[in-house]
Amino acid sequence: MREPRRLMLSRRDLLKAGGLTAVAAAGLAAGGGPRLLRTLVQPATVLAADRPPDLKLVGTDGWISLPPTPSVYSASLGVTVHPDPYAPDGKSTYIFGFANASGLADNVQFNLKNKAQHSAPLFWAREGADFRIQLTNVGLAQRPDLFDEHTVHWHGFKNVIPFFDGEPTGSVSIPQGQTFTYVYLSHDPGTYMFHCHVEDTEHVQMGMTGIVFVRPAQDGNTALYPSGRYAYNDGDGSTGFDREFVLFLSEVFADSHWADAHIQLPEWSDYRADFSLLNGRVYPDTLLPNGSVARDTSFVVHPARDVDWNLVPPTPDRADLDSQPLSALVTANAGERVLLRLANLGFMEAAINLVGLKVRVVGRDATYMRGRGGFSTAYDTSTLSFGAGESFDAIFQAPLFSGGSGTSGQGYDTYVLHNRAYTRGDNLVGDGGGQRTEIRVYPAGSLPAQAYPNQHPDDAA
Ligand SMILES: [Cu+2]
Repeated sequence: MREPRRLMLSRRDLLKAGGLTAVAAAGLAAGGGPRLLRTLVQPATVLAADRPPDLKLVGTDGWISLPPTPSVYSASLGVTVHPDPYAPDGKSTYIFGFANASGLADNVQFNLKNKAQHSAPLFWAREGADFRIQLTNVGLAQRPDLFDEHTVHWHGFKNVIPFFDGEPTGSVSIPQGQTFTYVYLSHDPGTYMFHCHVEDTEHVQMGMTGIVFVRPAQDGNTALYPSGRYAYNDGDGSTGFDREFVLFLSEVFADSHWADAHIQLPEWSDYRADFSLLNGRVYPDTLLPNGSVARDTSFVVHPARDVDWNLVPPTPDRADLDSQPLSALVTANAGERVLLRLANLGFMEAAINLVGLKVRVVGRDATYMRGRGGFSTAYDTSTLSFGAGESFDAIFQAPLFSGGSGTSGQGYDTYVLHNRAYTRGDNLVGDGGGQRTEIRVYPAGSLPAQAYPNQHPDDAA
């Protein structure tokens, strides 16, 4: 106890003696002064600027729907942890998560308590843009005894200052009832992910995770590729695409979700991926349309909600999926180029396999595949192997239409995209329940131009 106290006193003495001024003066004399001062004042200056955030998020809790069978028994907790008997309305699983509060007044967004979605709201920024996210911690409906803070950590963002990094031991985190605005100047195009970094083993597993991507400055140049849409500033059109789909990999360890709902602690060394998810859903729910999304060019708009503040479910008969709004179905016309933006914030390695298709990996971890000498390091593969926290930008050209798959006359060819591990591609529930989706290829000219990422042919108008 004695040593720290003496240290504190000596620091106070230093300040009393004008030590800070002396340090600043020394910095100025060394030519580093203005830079030092600018670093110190930047957050306050930025926050003082009168401009609304681009995206308003709340951190809270909620419930999602996963297949009820088979049930999951936890040996360490000594109970059946899935499906959770506390779950409302045909749902199964307790989550922590984010919800999109854009367009809501600051006091109104507290109605989104218990309305978290999984995965988190998708958003994107353009290279060079000043992008701002306002995060409000509205608390946990199921656990009023917890006072957990939340943050937004933009995973892999290269130029963030610690103030906006969201890593809570080195910077600020947001207590319940409080609001904070994160500011990003996006320099590097590519696909990233974001998550809450508070007690992150728990908050990431519980669902505070999603995808964010940065569009390149080259966008709009129709001379290199007709659509004018690119993954990177390639200079030659090689990353041009007609459609883009985000596919976010996450996992549910049923013990931890049950334990958080029931005021218990899970045994983390028992970790299992009981469920492996794509965009917060499991197959065949991955094929269903989007739930509430903005019907313009951005998801970063207040999404439609009903009178109880629930999101609109993907189809009327699946009200249980209202908190899992993002479709994972990939669709294209024959001959079109499709960009897949994939990221993994599960805790396990994953090998995502495209059956009968090859993709060209043009970016990894938001880094364009080009070597120092300018040569391309892009490569073709049918299997993408991820560690946790890694991302891929991969492009394929939709093959020629071959007459529709099977005998059902659906009007499209079907290719499967799945986790190559059998136990995770279907979660051991036979024909349903895993990290799996489809790529559907239609005859040329069938689908209209894509209006927003992950657009589904059956999305509500
Ligand atoms: Cu959190």
